[in-house]
Parts: sequence; C-alpha cells; structure tokens
Amino acid sequence: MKFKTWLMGSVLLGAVSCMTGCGNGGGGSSASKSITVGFAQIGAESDWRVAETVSIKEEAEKRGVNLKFSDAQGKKENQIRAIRNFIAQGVNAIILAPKEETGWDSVLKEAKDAGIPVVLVDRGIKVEDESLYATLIASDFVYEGRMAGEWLAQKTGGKAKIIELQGSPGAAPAIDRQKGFVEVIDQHEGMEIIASQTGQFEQEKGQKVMEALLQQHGETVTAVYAHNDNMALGAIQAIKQAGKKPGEDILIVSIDAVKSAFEAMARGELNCTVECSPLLGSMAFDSVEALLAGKPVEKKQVVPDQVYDQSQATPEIVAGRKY
Ligand code: GYE
Repeated sequence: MKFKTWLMGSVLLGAVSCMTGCGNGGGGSSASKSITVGFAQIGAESDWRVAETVSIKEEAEKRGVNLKFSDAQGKKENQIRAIRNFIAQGVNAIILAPKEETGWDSVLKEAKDAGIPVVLVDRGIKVEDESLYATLIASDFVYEGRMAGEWLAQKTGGKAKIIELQGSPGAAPAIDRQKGFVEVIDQHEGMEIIASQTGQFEQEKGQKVMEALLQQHGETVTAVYAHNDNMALGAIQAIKQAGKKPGEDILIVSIDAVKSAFEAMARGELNCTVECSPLLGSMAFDSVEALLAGKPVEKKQVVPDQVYDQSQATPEIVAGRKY
C-alpha cells in the first residue's frame, strides 16, 4: 500500500524502459540496462565511506546501470542540490546516503511528486511522512554502540575513564552509537565518560581533538571510544605523540572494522572494532530494481554486524578484508 506511488511510477517507468530497452534480448538484467540512478553521496571522510562509494559504483557497472554520482564534499546543502539535479534529469531512482537525520522533507517530497523512489543507504532520517523514502538499508547503530560498551565493560571489569570521539553532529550513527554505548556504561558504576567531543568521523580531526583532550585528561583517561575507526586511528597517533602506548596504557574501541583498523589491532594499538559493513551496493540495486518492477520492499533492511578483537586480527583475516 505504502508503495502505491512507486507502483504508479514504476508502471510508467516500465513503459519507458520498454521503449528503450525491451528489444535488448529480455531477461532480468535488461531492465536495469536502461535505468539511470542518481547516487547522492556525502563525501569521502572515512575509509568506510570510500568503500561504500566503490561498492555502489561497482555494482552499478556490473548491472549495466547508468549511475550519476555526486560527492557532496561533506555538505548537506550539496546533497539536496544533487537530488534536485537528479530529479530535473529524470532519473529512475535515487540512492541517498543522508549526512544528517533531519532536513530532508521538502526535497524528498519533490522526488516523490516526480514519481522517483528514494533508497536510503547507511544512515536513517527523521521525516514527517515515512512514505517519502522507499527503504533504508543500514546497520543497527544502537546495537553497535552497545557492543562497543559491552566489550569495554568486560575487558575492564566495569572500570574505565573514557574519552568519547563522536561522529559528525546530527548524523544517525553519531546519535545512535552514543545512545547504545551510554546505555551499557550506565549499568557500571565504575565507568564514566570524562570527555566527549566530535571528530567529524575524520582521522585528522580525531587526532587533533585527542591531542587537546590528552592535555586536559592525560592523567586520568584509561579508554577511548571512537564512533569510527578513522578517528580511533587519529587518536592512536595522538596517544603515541603524548608518549603513551595505545592499546595498553589506554584501551581503544571503535566501529567500522575497516582494513586499517585490523592492521592497528595486529600491531596491538587498537583493541576492538565493531563491524559495520559498507558493502551495500548489491542490496541497494536489488531494492531499486524491485521498486521499479513494482515489487514490495521491506521498509528497513538491517545489515548484520559483529565484534572483532585483537585475537581475530590474524594475517589471513587481515589479508581477506574487502574494505
Ligand atoms: O561508520 C563512518 C562514516 O554512516 C555508517 O559514516 C556510516 C558512518 C561510518 O564516515 O566511518
């Protein structure tokens, strides 16, 4: 029912793609050969995001989808502009990785009015009308935060003075990873966040923020919780510069499980990373194709995650990491 608009749109799109693509030999892939999809990406702030971009581009190529890619250079306004351009160009569907949770109502209404389905990847949004997007493909960030907190609670016997490096303000993973983590540490009297600041999900900013926080809290801090691996890698640099041993003097837990995090675990500098898969290309285009074919798609598609610690950073596992 929710997809009535998409269904109506897809009948039209089906007709259009028949005019351009039905003579191409038929079969499942001929439909995607004729479609054009716009991907409004945030930027390239982390290894995770670069891997997500590669995954979407590779999958589009594999399926013969004409992909229009926009890099918003970290600015939500640029993403909104990109979506408007996609609408003006009459794309068949839009994939959006929304920088922040809020502020999407009007532009998504424009997409809906134009009959263009929107697939959200990796981050959720808050909109008045849930029918403004077709589906969200993402990890459960609250769960990830909980996993990080539980790992730290277990490792420290429930005693830690923690510096938290937050993701970019207003982003679903920053909000939810804090929520899940705090839920767990609130259950342990001996665990306390002594400072919490944003490092914007970026390695350099993570390092700068950590340098400043170490000056203030260098004597008391025993652990770092970073909302992503790149900020943890920045923190590792800062800790080394301050003459301490990351992974020993100060325990570090982060989220993403990118290859460089496994390498840091293998060196003993990072203690734990909670996986968050950026390989969303195939799920994203499965959804686009289903929507354009008028098939129902789950409103939320949760990508499963798992926890890795140093014991799993073996040379074979590190070599086998795809991102
Ligand atoms: O964890 C982080 C990034 O939205 C899940 O964004 C994504 C997050 C990811 O830049 O590294």
